[in-house]
Amino acid sequence: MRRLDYSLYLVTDRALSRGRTIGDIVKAAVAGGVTCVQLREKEASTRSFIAHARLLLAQLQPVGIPLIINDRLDVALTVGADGVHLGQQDMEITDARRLAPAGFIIGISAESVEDAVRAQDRGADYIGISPVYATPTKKDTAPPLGLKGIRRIRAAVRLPLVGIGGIREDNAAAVIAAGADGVAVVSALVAADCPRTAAAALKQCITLARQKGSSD
Ligand code: TZP
Ligand code: MG
Repeated sequence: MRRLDYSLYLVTDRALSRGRTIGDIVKAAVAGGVTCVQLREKEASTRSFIAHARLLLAQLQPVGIPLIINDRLDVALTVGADGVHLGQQDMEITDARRLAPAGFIIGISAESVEDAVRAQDRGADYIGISPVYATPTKKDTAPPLGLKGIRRIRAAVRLPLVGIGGIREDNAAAVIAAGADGVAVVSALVAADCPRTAAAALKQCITLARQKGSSD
């Protein structure tokens, strides 16, 4: 199983980008320490989703940062992205796995311990714990799982865990301390005045929380 560095995982959102291009935000955030990028396009047509994905892949491949596509396996396979991220209502992992090449990453959003265990049993590569905290960025979330939810999922599965939802500089360390391998953020980077500085600050919190965890 291919294992990515999920420590600081940027999820894009065009509507929150304050007029800046996704490419510019990603470039700055990667310079600040982002380790993985997910292209999330809720409004785009299939054709423009593919065009955006191709552009982003061309930007990320030379710098060795993986690109994951939200929801759409067809888009991910078409452009040759590193993986896809699927929600509980999206394609089943086992179906996606049948269509995907070897080494392709499949991430699953888990809204409960049961979701996480099922995702692991069916061959997911990582789990997004969704949401950790309440967030205005996504309207249709399950109730927040909180740090307690992260601890319970950590105890139940061995897959890499990425917390998402309401994570910022002031709570990222707690998410790592509770057992997540990384944090996924939208607004804390995409809507930041300076995505590079914001990424560097988040990365610092994550690195320190990791070091503390391994010395405890
Ligand atoms: N999935 C669960 S919460 C969420 C997604 C895409 C949005 C997280 O956005 P933010 O701005 O980091 O709270
Ligand atoms: Mg989805």
